[in-house]
Amino acid sequence: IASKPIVVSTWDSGLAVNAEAWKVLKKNGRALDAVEVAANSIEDTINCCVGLGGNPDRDGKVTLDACIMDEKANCGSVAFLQHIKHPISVARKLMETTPHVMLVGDGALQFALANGFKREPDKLSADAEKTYKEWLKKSDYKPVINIEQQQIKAKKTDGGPFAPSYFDDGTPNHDTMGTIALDASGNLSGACTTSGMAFKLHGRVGDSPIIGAGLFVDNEIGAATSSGQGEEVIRVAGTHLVVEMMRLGKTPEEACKIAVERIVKINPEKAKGFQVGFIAINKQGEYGAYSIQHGFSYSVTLADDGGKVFMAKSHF
Ligand code: SD4
Repeated sequence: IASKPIVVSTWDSGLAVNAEAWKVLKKNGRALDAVEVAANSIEDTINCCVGLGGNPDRDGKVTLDACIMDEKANCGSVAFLQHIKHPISVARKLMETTPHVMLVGDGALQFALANGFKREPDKLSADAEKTYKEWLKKSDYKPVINIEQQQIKAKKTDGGPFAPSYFDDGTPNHDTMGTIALDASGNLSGACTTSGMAFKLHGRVGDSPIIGAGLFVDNEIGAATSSGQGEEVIRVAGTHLVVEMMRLGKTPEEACKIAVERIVKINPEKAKGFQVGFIAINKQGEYGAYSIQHGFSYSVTLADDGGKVFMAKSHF
């Protein structure tokens, strides 16, 4: 189905995020504004994987990665940023007010503070604290394939819509938040925001703030974003690959599948042990997704009906 405007986000939690974007899109607002408010809305909530309430690195510090890209190939990115609630808005500020694309660590923090962002206290959310203490008992680093697979038992049909799934405490299934949108004027933008892999090495940066890996937008062709094991996405410049495949005429789902297969081909045995999922939209407003493992859900909103959650088809 081709539709305009449209907003697509990773995971079940993308439904609530899309609803924020939709408020902008339905008033003929700009896709860039839509994806920023979408990202902000989840950065404001306490959850495992996005914003200051997310899981910390192995030293107990929450370090955030985010990037944003608009219809003119303007882009902004922050990585390894601490103490700031809305990394996506720092990324946008950087994009719109400086000649640079990417700031990291203390430099990104200084830039944020100089631009009126508030320094938040260095305190883990109650959920993150509990998870971290549990992790410290063994301190081994094993990527979790899908948070969903471990904690939610719901029946889903690959490729089809299903009811959103929820954790025991009622929060929707999710992980890194990637949001891509096509607005009523036909312009594309995207945003990606995360606290990264839980218990990563201090200073580790994933795919999410890297233009062409965690997010890519080409206003002539389409947009894509990813979630999962960031190192594997970086290795193939994942979202750039997805957009280039759409340029060659592939549908969004076919393009995501090709990127997934490219990753799997590098080491098919190893690929059984991690998850990567891509979502994409094209200039016509068609959407699609594909993942390595079963369990990658995504949310699509293209009308005033609250949107739908779909399960991506998967390689394994
Ligand atoms: C990262 N891609 O930091 C992010 C994490 C993620 O599902 O999406 N996990 O590598």
